Amino acid sequence: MVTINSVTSLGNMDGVAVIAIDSPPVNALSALVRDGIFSAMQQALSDPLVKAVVLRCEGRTFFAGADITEFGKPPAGASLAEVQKILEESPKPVIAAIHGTALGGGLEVALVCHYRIAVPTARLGLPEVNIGLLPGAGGTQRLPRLVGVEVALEMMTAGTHIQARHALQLGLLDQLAPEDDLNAAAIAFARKVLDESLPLRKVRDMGEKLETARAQPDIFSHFRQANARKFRGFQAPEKIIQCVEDAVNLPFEEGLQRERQRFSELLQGEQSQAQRYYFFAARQISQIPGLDKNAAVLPVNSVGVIGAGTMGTGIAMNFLNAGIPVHLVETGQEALDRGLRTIRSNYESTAKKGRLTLEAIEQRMALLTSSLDLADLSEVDLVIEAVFENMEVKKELFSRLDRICKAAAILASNTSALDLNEIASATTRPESVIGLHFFSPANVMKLLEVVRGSKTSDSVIATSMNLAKKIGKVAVLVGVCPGFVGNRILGQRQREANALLMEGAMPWAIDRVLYDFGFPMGPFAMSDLAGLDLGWSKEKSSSSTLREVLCEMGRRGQKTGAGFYDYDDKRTAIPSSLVEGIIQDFARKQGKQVREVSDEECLERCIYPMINEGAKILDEGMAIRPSDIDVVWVNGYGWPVYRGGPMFYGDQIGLPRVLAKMQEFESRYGPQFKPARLLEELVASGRKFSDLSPAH
Ligand code: 3H9
Repeated sequence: MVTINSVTSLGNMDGVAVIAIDSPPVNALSALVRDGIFSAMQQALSDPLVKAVVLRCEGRTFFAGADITEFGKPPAGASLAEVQKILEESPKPVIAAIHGTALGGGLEVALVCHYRIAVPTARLGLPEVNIGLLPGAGGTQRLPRLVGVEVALEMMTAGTHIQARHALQLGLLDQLAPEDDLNAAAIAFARKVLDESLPLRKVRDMGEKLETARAQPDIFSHFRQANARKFRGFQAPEKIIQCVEDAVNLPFEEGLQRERQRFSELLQGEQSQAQRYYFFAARQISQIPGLDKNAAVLPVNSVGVIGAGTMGTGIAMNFLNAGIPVHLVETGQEALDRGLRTIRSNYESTAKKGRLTLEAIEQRMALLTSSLDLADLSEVDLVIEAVFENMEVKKELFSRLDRICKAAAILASNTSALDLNEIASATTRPESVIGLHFFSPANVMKLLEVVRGSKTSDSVIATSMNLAKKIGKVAVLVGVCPGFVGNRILGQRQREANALLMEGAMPWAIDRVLYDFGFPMGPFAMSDLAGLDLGWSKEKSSSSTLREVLCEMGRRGQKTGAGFYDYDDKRTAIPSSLVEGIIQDFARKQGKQVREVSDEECLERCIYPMINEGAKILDEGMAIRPSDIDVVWVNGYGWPVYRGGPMFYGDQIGLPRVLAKMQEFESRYGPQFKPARLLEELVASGRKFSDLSPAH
C-alpha cells in the first residue's frame, strides 16, 4: 500500500491498483478527496505495472456525494469534472466498488467508471433534488443512457435510494459482490476484465435506451402531468426533466453543458439555499447542549398506551411497527374494541395498497395486548397517556401511574396544550415525566415534540430522543409553554387569518395566498378537513364566533359537505356565496369596517407574527435553536421545505423588514403585534437568527 495523502491509499494487487479513499464520516467528495483520487489516478496511469484500477472507499460508505459544506465557497483543488475525466478516459479499466451508499456526485463518479460492482446492502441514488439541486456532474445525462428515461426521471426527481439488487436488474450495476469481501471481488472483476479483454465501457456512448425514449414523444409531458401535485412550488424537478429532455435530444457534451448551467442556477437560488440549510437543521436536532453525555439510555422493550382513540391507536402503531410490544388500556370495552379494530383496519388498508404483507399485519397485531386495567402497566418501560385534554383527569391518572408503574418506567403525556410540570407534580417522580407530543395521524406524521419538564432527567430525555429515532420520528426537544413550539406559532397564524376575515378577506383568498406560498392547504380548508365541530357542542353554542354560526347551520366541514367552503361529491372545495354573506354580516355586527385586503397583507399578517413568536420562544429558551423551530414547522405543519422554515425565512427576507412590519401592524391593529425583544435586539445589532448560539 502506498499512501498518497491523508485520505487516499493506492495498493497494487497483481496488476490491479486499488485506490481507497478514507474521509470520514461519509467520504464526501471534498477538495482533499478529489485531489486524492486525481493524483492516485495519475500515479496508476503512469505506473506500467498497473493494468487496471479499483476505486473504493474505507469506512461506512462509498462517496455520499459532493461535499455540501463546500457549496458557495471559492473553488479549490481538482474539480469533480477533472476527476471524472481522468477516470472515464483512462486507457486502463476502472471499476467502482460500492458499499454503503453511492449518492449524488458519488454515484456520478461511479457512472464514469467502466464497470460497477456493489455489495447487496449498498444503495444508490441521485438525491440532489432533496437539497434543491440536480445531479450536476453528468448524472442527468448518464443515468438515462444506462437505465432508461422513465426510471431515471423517477429516481432523480424523487431522490430515492435504490437497493443494489434492483440496481443490478436496472443495469446500473454489473455485478454483486459478497457482503464481506468487496475488495477481493472487485480485484477479481478487474482481472476478469483484463483477462477477457472486456471493452472500456463508457456510459456516455450508450444510445440504445435514448432511442426507445425518442420513440415515445409524450414521455415527458406525461411525467410532468402525473407528478404536477408533487412538484408544485419546487424548481429542481422541472430542471431535472429539462436536462433529461436534453439527454434525449442533444449531443452528450451539449447536454452536459446545459446541465452544468442549470445546476449553477439552482445552486445560487433561494430554494437550494433553504433546502441545504434544512439538511443540516434536521441533523442538528439530536444535539442537545448541556445534556449529560453519560446519561443512561434506558432500554424500552415494552410500551403502555392509555386511551384507544385516534391518538392512542396511532401512537401504539408506531411501536408495533418497530417491533416493540404495546399494551393498550381503555376505560370501557366498547372503546377498546373500537381502538383495536382501528389499528387492524389501518394495517389492512396499507396492505391493500401493497405496502404491507398479511403476515406482517399478524406479526404486528401479535405484539398488541389490551385491557381495562391500569394495573397491567406495572412492568412496562414506558407509558404514554393519550386521554382527554383535562388537567384534573391527567393529574389523577399520573398519580395512579406513579403508584402502579415500576421505578425505572418513563411516564409520558401526549398533551398538546397542558402544563407538563403541573402534570408531573401529581407524581413523586417528576424526573421520570416527559411530554411526547405526537401529531395526528400519529402513525403517519413524522414530527414528535419531546417536551422537557423542569425536572425531567437527562436520562429520560436521552432515552426519549433515542426511542423517537427508532420509531422513525423527527424528534425536536422543546420546553413547557402553552402550545409548545408548533401550536404556539400556529396560534399566531390562526388568529390573524380569523382577524383578516372580519376585515374583508374571504377564506378562499387567504387560503390561496398561503397555498401559493407553498403550504399544502390554507387554514380554512384545513379547518374544514379537520371538522369545524372539534370541541364544539350544540348545547353551549351561542353564535358568538363564526365557527359556531357555521356549526349551528350544520356546516361542520368536509364531512357534512359544507363548512367555510361548499363541497361537491368529489370533495372539491368551492367558494360559498352564502358563507361570504355570513362573514360580512358577522363582521358588521361586530362593528368592523370591511375593506379591500391585499394578498401581500394577508401573507405578512399571517407569517410575520409567526416569526415574531419564534423569536419569543427562543428568548424564553423553549427551543434550543432557530433551526429546531424550522424542523417542527416543516415536519408538522407543511411549511414548504424550499423556504427553510419560519426562522430561516425571516433571515432570508431580512429581520429589519419583519420588525418594521410588526411595528407598523402594532400601531395600526394593536398590541398582539408587539415585536419580540429578541427580534429588536437582533436588528439593533445587525444580526440574524442564524447568528444565535444554541440555548441550554
Ligand atoms: C451533489 O453530490 C452534487 C453533485 O451532483 C454535483 C456536484 C458538482 N456533504 O446523515 P448522517 C455529514 S450534492 C457534507 O447523520 P447517516 C452529515 O452532515 C450531494 N457532509 O448519517 C453528518 O454530519 P454530522 C448529494 C455530509 O448514516 C454526517 O455526514 N448527496 C454529506 O444517517 C453523517 O451524516 C446527498 O445529498 C455531504 N454530502 O446517513 C447525500 N452527507 O455528523 C446526503 C452527509 O456533523 N447524505 N454529511 O452531523 C445523506 O443522505 C446521508 O448523510 C447518508 C448517511 C445516507 C450518506
